[in-house]
Order: sequence, then structure tokens, then C-alpha cells
Amino acid sequence: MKKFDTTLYFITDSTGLEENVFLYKVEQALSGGVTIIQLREKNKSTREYMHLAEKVHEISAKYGVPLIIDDRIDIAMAVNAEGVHLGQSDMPVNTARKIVGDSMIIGATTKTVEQALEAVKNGADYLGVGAIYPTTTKVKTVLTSVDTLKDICQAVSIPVNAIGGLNKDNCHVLENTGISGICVVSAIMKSSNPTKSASELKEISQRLKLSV
Ligand code: TZP
Ligand code: MG
Repeated sequence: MKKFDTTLYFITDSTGLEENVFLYKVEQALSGGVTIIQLREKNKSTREYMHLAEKVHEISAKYGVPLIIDDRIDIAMAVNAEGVHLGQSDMPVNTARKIVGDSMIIGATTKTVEQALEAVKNGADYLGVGAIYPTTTKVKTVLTSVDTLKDICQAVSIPVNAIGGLNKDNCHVLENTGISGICVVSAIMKSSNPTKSASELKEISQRLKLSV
């Protein structure tokens, strides 16, 4: 049985960082209590993506935190990552499921109830929904309303995480939505103290989960 906790889902962004600085930030975030981590690389070669995935996996394994690879089931499988995250333009979840088998975690980005139900039917283990707020992270996305987020949470029985522009000062809109956790990039990546930010965000997310 797959066991994972999406309370504080940290998505990395290595843009502009030396590898050792990036890995140090990752470790700081993990030590602050991140419960699941996604390596998200958009401009690396396959070889470079794999190399970084191996390094991040060594660190995440020390903390017992599952590593999810964005977009690429081949890299997830090659480095024995715990999961893969697929968007609406990536490999369909049902195809990915056939390839990776039952034990790998598959996450899906969904922006409507219809997409959410489809992802669940196809074998997704959790959903990411957003962007809730405009984001400074490089991503092709549109805003998703909190009402839609609520509708998705009600429609599915797998964990649903909110994403997009979330930080410790604006998560209150997620109260009573039914989310299982929050996904953040810059609130941790751009923090001068990723350990402290992770620990604060985790506490906020835990409180939000209790608010339903
Ligand atoms: N998908 C929707 S918003 C987003 C992704 C990957 C980026 C979130 O980044 P941040 O810095 O937490 O706004
Ligand atoms: Mg993708």
C-alpha cells in the first residue's frame, strides 16, 4: 500500500542556483518538515535531470520523504523515485500507470471537476489544483477559483493539494476547502531560511486540514 502525506508538498526550482547551493536548500527544506518533494526541471538534458534526481533522492531518502519527478516517468523509474507528476500535456495517467505499475505514486494537475474525475478513473493517487494566486514561478497556468478547488475536493476521494502563489500570509482562503495540503515553490525556494519557512508552512497546512 502506497503511503504518502501531502501536507507540505515542496516543488523545487534550481533556476540560477549552483548545484551545491540548490541541494543545500533542498536539505534545509526537508529538515523543516516537508512531507513530500517534487523535482521540477524544465531546461535540463535527460542526463542532467537524472543526475540531479539521484542527488535529491539521496537526500530525500535520509528524511524518509517521497521524491516525485515532474513530467518524466523514465527518469522517475531510472532513479527509483517514489512517484511522478503529470500535467494535462504530459503522458496520460492511464498510460503512465500501465508503464510504472501500481506501486509508484502518480500525481496529476487538474483544473476542473471533469479533469479531476478523469485523473482518478485513470489511476492518479493525488491531484494538484491551481493556480490559486498568480505565481512568480515559470509555469503555463491560469487561475483556478477556490470554489472550483472545493468542488474538486468534494468530487474525489484522493488527496487534493492547492498550488500557486501560496505563502504563509495568504493560505487562509483555503480554509474549509477539503484540501489535503499545499504545494509551494518560491515560499521555500526563495526563502532566506528554508527550514523555518517549511516548518511554518507545515503548521499552517496542518491547521487548514483540520478546518473542514
Ligand atoms: N503549477 C501551478 S502554479 C505552479 C505550478 C507548478 C507554480 C507554483 O509556484 P509558487 O512559487 O509556489 O507560486
Ligand atoms: Mg508537466
